[in-house]
Amino acid sequence: MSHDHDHGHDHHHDLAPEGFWQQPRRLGEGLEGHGATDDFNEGRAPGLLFPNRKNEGGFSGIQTFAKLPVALTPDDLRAAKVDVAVLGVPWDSTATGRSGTNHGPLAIRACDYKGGYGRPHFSLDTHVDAFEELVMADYGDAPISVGNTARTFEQVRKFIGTVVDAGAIPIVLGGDHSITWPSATAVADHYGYGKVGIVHFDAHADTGSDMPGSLASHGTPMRHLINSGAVPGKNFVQVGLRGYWPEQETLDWMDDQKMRTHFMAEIIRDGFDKVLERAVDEALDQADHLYISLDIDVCDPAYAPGTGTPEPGGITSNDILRAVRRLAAEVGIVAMDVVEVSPPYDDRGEITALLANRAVREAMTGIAMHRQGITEPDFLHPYAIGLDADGNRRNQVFRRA
Ligand SMILES: [Mn+2]
Repeated sequence: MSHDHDHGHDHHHDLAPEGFWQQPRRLGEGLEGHGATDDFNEGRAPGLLFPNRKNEGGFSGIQTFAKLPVALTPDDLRAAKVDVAVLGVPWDSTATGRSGTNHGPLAIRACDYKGGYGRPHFSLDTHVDAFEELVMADYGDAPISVGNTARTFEQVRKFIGTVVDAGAIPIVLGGDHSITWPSATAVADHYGYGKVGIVHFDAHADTGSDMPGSLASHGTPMRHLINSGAVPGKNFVQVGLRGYWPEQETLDWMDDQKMRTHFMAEIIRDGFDKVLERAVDEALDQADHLYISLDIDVCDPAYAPGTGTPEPGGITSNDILRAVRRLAAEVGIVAMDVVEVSPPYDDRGEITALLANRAVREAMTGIAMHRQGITEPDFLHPYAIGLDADGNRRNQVFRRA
């Protein structure tokens, strides 16, 4: 570890690798290993591990996401040809408001009640079963070095990089929103800087320059991604911004970067579906590969109270679930994160964790639809909207003669 007092750096910078605190920088420099190891089962053949019995309910047994089998190493992902890998980043040390998002990944897994792996899981909206269509696994959680942001972010970047490199779509459970910096950087490492676009659902822009006194915070990841070149500003579509932050100077910077931003005011004026159409068009128009970054606080605190910086006046559960599925189906995604779920602040019904869980399931459904070629705008199965196979209304009133 080196630090140079001649440059007058504050002593709290000493733990960072050299250059970490200078912008722009690239993550992923100087880290050995990626933390994706199977320490306890050395020598086993790579592939999926099934930690549950078939008849264990979703609410019981060993809690992987949706009772999915487990993969622990990149070799496991490759051997099983995994399409989608769910993984956690249990990190909350860069939150500015309420903390507790380090408990998010486990809560999002554990709140489920839906039945086990190998049972029908098809979506009533679309009649598509992601669990039938895709090979999916729970990849466990990224290595975290508590109190050491720089080291942790290097580890997260590397850990998620191994998933993308193994050909799987990572679905990342946060964690505070700062983890989108290393996560999206890992995806850009694979597909190329400038080749990845982000549709970013959030009450907040997360384009802060330095808060509070630290470059790495859950209010700054999008600026880091833009400054490093991993994800240029023109590749961003933001949806749901509201409240009292950021200030004009940052909004001007965002415009300079050509970010496409949809404030809550636009959603209220024109309706969510209209704005979603615009966002889908912009996502198709931007980069070659789409990453969804979902801050659960884009939803109103009535739907997502368990979060670090809640902002009243947001979108509904139904809005975000449809939006995620439509983007995954119509545009196609290479990665997604769901962040800012803070279980200590969630209500006793686990509203927020359950919403995050279902957002992941909608992403899975959308990914499966995309694979099947179901990419038409706002596809719904006829049965789901009350029609029979011939397009006639299924339910009718039969009056007595
Ligand atoms: Mn937010």
